[in-house]
Amino acid sequence: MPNTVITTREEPIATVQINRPDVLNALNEEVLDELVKELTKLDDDDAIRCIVLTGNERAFAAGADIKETFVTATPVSMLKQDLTTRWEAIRRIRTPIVAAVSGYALGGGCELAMICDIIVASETAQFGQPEINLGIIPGAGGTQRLTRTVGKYRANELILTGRRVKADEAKAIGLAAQVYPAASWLDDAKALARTIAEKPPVAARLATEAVDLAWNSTLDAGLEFERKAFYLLFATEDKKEGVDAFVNKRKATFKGK
Ligand code: DAK
Repeated sequence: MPNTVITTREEPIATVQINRPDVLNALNEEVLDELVKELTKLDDDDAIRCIVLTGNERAFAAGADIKETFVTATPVSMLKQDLTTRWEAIRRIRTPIVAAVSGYALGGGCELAMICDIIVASETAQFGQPEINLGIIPGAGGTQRLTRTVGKYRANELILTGRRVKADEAKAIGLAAQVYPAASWLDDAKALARTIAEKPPVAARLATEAVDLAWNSTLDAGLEFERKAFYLLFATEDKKEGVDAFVNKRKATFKGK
């Protein structure tokens, strides 16, 4: 059996690829387990400073595996499985994650991309929350994260119709940060990851944590966290290095300390 998740290290970045091409990278338990395992391992590895999460040209992920997961599921079976644990574990990864989306990012696939810190899209990307067509609603954060990203009225339009959004529209509504050519999307996403990997990693982690708080807390609590994180960074060697490099007109080299 081929691995359902393939990790490629190109220090200081790593690429984690969902690999179930026959079912458009539908997310089953095995994929989610593997994703948690691989991402956690990379998050613990100081040599890796940015992660690219991706699928293949045809699909980032077409959502939960409908055939494996939803045909026999009952409320009780889903409650017992504690489905959110793996998604929460992915959300808690602090190494910046770039979701590189080509093809379909639907349902749980779109929700997985939205857990990441940055979404970039190939020209071929299509995002959507089509759960309504199955008689259900998004269940891994779609109603919340999509709404916080694109606003109530557009979120409702997308969630109630199941309409798919192409790359340019995804960028226009703030879902995708960049749209890359179909011929180079993954290389372009890796180049972005390398740029991020050159930055001071402790500052990068605290920055994404602070940005996440803008979603999850009040303005006051977010500002408080930001202020403390800002002060904390003055204790790092990387802050000394960054400021010294600026003053002495040289390129900074950050150590993550
Ligand atoms: N699950 C299982 N198999 C899938 C799949 C999926 N989501 N999407 C595609 N496939 C399979 C197809 O069945 C087909 O398999 P074979 O028939 O060849 O065996 C193969 O992939 C190729 O698909 P198509 O032949 O359909 O390809 P097309 O290009 O014609 O269409 C499509 C592509 C993406 C438009 C279409 O496949 C499609 O509509 N797929 C379903 C998309 C969808 O509805 N996704 C949302 C699923 S619900 C939660 C966590 C997660 C979730 C909920 C809760 N908790 C933590 C509580 C997530 C929910 C969802 O994602």
